Amino acid sequence: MTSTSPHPDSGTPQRFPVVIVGAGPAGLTVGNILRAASVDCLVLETETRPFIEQRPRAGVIEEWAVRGLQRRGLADRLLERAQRHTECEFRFAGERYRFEYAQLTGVHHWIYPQQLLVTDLVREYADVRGGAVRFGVRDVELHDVDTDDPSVSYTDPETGRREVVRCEFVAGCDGARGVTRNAVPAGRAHISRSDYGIGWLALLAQAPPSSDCVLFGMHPRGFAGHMPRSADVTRYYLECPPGDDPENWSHDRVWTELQQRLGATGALPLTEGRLIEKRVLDMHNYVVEPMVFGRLFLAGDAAHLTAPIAAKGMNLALHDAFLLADALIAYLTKADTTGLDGYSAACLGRVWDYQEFSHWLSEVYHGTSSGDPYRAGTTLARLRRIFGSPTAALAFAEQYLGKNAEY
Ligand code: RFL
Repeated sequence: MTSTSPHPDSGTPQRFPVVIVGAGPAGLTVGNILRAASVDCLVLETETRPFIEQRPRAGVIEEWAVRGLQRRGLADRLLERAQRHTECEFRFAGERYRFEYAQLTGVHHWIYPQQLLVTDLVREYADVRGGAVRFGVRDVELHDVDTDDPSVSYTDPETGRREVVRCEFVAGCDGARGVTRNAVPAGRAHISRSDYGIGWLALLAQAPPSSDCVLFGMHPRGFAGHMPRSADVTRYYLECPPGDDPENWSHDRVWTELQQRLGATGALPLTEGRLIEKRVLDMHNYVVEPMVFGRLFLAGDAAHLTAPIAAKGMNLALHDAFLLADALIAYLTKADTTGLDGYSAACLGRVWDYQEFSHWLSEVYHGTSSGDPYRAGTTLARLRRIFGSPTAALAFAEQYLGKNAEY
């Protein structure tokens, strides 16, 4: 929400050059890079620190993104603990097809649960680089972001008082359900949306991975995915109707469907375990263009959502964060406006490329179960092309890894 004339209950407003709304991968990365350049900033987060340090979501991080974190001193623990993945496996028509993407491209994926990355980034920001952060804030509002004197107000969870922070810039990093996107008036940005019309039951199982790599099962009963997360936790996905109730999915039903949809000649049965997370995600995307309104710069899921079909959302959040932090530093320390002027266009190149890939891959995952024999036929053709043509395989691998250097 945006409005003018905030009234602090606590007297003098606070002042920071940059206010970052949201302590997810995007916001914390921006904060860390700013602090390393001695630019002061304040992170505002609605949840508590223990909550964000335990919230499981992503796991697949692209190699360029890890290199970007590493260059900024933010990947030490990740590089100690993350798993390196070089292959994935497609299972369809009862057979297994290994896809050795690192051998084709020299590039690999890292597997590192998002909550561990967030834990590392909070620790570095707040405990090492001395960054300011307020957890548990309520009713965040942006004011005057289309002027040179923007501010952000919020309710302090301990005192219940309304606080105001004056700033030069607001980084809107508050994810898909945040408030900063709504501060852009209709007519000042265009929001493109696309809805796949399908749901995924996203599961976390207290069970070791059943393969050394990611598995994609294309089955007439629906898509199924297997994503190793750690030695004893595995993420699984099951295609389901959008809006389905997770309670419709008992332990037995989940494992029966997973065993069926991921079953293939020569494959061992999956190792079953207790389901520790079970939620239905409706698969949809949006993109806000431009990602800027006045002094408000959107980053990550606040600016664009990619359904987790191609495991791209956190990678895009990190890409935005690198560009935004560098641009803010250039402006605040050298009055160089180039980065800020080009920020939205520089982010959107990668965003649209990943959106397109996500659409393409969605058809591969869901065509077989669509009930439409035409779509099932073209899905199979796409899969056979990847495994029959080295050129098609390389093109697929590059998109899967986000390897295009020209974004
Ligand atoms: P986040 O992580 O949602 O962080 C936003 C933060 O803002 C807070 N917040 C507010 N703070 C202040 N004021 C407000 N009004 C606020 N409203 C919200 C929130 O509490 C939160 O702490 O956004 P960010 O930083 O843009 O990061 C985006 C990623 O989290 C997201 O794209 C990924 O999780 C997507 N995703 C994946 N991405 C990948 O790159 N690789 C993957 O393997 C992958 N797997 C996934 C995923 C997302 C999933 N779900 C749950 C949608 C798997 C799943 C199941």
